[in-house]
Amino acid sequence: MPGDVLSVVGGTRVAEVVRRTPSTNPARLTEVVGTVGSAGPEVFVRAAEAARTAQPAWAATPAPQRGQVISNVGRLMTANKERLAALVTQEIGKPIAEARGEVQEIIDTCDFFLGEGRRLYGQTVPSEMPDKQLFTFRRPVGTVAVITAGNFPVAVPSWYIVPALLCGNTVVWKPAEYSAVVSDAFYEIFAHSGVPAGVFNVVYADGPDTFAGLEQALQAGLVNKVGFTGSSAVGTRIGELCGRHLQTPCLELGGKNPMVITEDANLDLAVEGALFSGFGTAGQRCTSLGTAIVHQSVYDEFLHRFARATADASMGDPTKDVLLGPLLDEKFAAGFEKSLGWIAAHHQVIGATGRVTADNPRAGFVGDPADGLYYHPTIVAGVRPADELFRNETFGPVVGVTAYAKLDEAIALGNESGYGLSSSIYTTDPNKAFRFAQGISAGMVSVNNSTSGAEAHLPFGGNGKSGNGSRQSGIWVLDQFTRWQSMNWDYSGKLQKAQMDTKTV
Ligand code: UN1
Repeated sequence: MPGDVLSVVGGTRVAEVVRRTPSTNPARLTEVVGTVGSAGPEVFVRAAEAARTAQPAWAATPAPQRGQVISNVGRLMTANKERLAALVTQEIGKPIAEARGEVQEIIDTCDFFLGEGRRLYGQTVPSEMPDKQLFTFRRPVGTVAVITAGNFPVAVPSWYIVPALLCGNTVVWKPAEYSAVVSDAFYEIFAHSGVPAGVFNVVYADGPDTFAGLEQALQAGLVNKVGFTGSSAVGTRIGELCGRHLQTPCLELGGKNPMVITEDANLDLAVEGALFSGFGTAGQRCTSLGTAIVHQSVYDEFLHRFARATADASMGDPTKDVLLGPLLDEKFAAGFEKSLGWIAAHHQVIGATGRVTADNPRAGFVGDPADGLYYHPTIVAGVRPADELFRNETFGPVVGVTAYAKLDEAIALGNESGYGLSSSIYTTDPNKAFRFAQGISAGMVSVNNSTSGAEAHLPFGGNGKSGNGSRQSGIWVLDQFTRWQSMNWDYSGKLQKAQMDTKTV
């Protein structure tokens, strides 16, 4: 069918598909944005073979030249920023201002890594023996499989793909099927930037077919590194699969990100931060606020102001200036309904405040599904550690609020869920900020700022159920996509042996 979004292997579109699925606009479910032709596992394997074949020549291309290609990508992303942002909004319902920010995140990533092409530093190290020198080199890992979610359909993929390519690796990318149209536009920009055929391959496939293809490719030794952004459940399976092949994947998983609001916090700022972290992107970031943990002396006041701000929050057409649009896709709406079911069963909705009050019990879906997947932003007051809502990621616009008496207790509550991605503290007391940062298990800490919205050149990643400690972004991601090689070079003209008595002093 003309117009299908198809996988690309070795620079060629793959016509064999196992299924065609329409990708719809979540703000208007009747509007089909495009149709994705999903491939079976054998296409994934073929893509990995193409990547393997193309890798040596790409790795032999001087790194500054690879950096030039990344510079081209950044320039074309800039030229296409409005078009790509509009597609993000159309296909996943992200408000347009955030969609522009998402494309900007790609451009920032390219800006950072184009220069790395002229660095990729190794080291010189003194030897314990005379007339001998030691060196280290960063070598590419080889072929990289990148599997990403659709909530950041282009920015998060760029965090993997840009540094992986810069370091001399080749890539097989498996985007989310429900964001295939914008993923395809993103791919085309790379294809027009001088990335050779086979260096960057794309496979559209569902979860089971991706697993099957990945397993075969790992078994055949065609994949050397896996990067995955998505749920903790799927990340655990990917980790198990990679472990069987002695590989350490780069895993960026879910979060139940806490925000502590101390007794001395600027409450206006804290409310603004909670509103954006909790309900921006309709709560569908891995860094979205999960639970606000508020000092008991300001709890009522915070809740009151947060509820008022939430009631006033703008929700609707994501092409307009709104705080939140619809959920990404029907599959997420179904997941979110489960959380709402839990709220209804455990808090009789009266415990829920914000748009949802005793007088206005509107937790849940807004209007007619044909009008889009809109859900009221919901605050649930008085969540406790045993509650499902406290422990598990909801990936939708719901924020739990709970009270604490001592900072140590707030930190313990913040660590309770077992996730450890992002966190935030609102305080005017620097001692509390540092004590919080030291005690919280999260990979990322904000002080007087949102849990979400990390800048693209700081290490990004989490601990516990949020990941395996790998970090993306900035120079730190180079350790994911290169491996250290050491060299010792002896110019003494004799066989010198390490750990033998060669010391001269
Ligand atoms: C994600 O939801 O997977 O820090 C990533 C943030 C964004 C990235 C979120 N820059 O919120």
